[in-house]
Amino acid sequence: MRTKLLPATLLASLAIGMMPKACAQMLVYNFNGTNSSTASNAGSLSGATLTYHNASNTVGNMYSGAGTGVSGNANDNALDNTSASGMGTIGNSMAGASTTSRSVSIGTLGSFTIAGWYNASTTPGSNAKLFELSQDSSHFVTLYTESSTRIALSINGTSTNSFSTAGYSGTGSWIFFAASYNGTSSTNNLRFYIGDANPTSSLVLSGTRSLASGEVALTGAIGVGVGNGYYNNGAANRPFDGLMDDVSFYGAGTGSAAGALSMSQINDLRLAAIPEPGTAMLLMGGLAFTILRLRRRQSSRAGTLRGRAGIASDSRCG
Ligand SMILES: [Ca+2]
Ligand SMILES: [Ca+2]
Repeated sequence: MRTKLLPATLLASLAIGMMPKACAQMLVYNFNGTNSSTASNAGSLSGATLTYHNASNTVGNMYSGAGTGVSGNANDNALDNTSASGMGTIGNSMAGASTTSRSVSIGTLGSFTIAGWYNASTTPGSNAKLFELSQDSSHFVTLYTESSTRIALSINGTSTNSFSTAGYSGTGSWIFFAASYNGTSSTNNLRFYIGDANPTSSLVLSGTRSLASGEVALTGAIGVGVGNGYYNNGAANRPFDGLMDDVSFYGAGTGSAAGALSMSQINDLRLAAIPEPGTAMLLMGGLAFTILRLRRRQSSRAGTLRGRAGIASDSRCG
């Protein structure tokens, strides 16, 4: 059989076109500041420092205090958005952490993952925004608590929700949430997850959905919001009423599905935020501890965790 040879220049351009842009840990907010109105981004994107506005629309301290973060460790704080008078359209205030302008460059995303934790003061729902990237009214990504038992993802106004899962409705305890989206596919390309802060419990897949929004063009200047929408777009009036912590965003460029993290990668994010079993558990339940260590060792084969703050190296999201 003879194979037609393509000109070398065409081959070279095809190779460049097919080369997947690596997955990057673009945004990571650990919310471990103290008595400050800002939170810096530990991810790769610049210009993504968040500033806190409370329910009175006044810049102020965003932190809940030492030991109130997901891990319960003394130096672990959280974003305190409890000044919101209620969830989403009920709260209807601008309480939330946001960039003060559209100051972030992202580009076109082939795929992405949003992950984080919330600890609700009031029952979630009423379209309270957990996370938002905003370019303009037709270019945005929003993850929100659609009802008391569902979260949902909107891309440019087209939304799809998770399965109805009772765990999302909890108040007063830490709930892990994540959504992974693969824009290089149009079917079964959006997955929602829920978990808790118990290291021995499993991450739960709360829906495999189809959202045919394609790759996400965020090629202009982008505003970021956590616990509400982007502050300056006039629609940042759907606060999440409660605490939030360890919110992260992973993305990969055009043609790449690597930004849609796998279930085990997402579970690694969950485990990285919560405490190791204590000495008491080691003494009282040595077997369980050993099993847990083995599980963690296995799951970390996908890549190496960098520290205990939910920060992962870029290579592990590919
Ligand atoms: Ca924290
Ligand atoms: Ca409140």
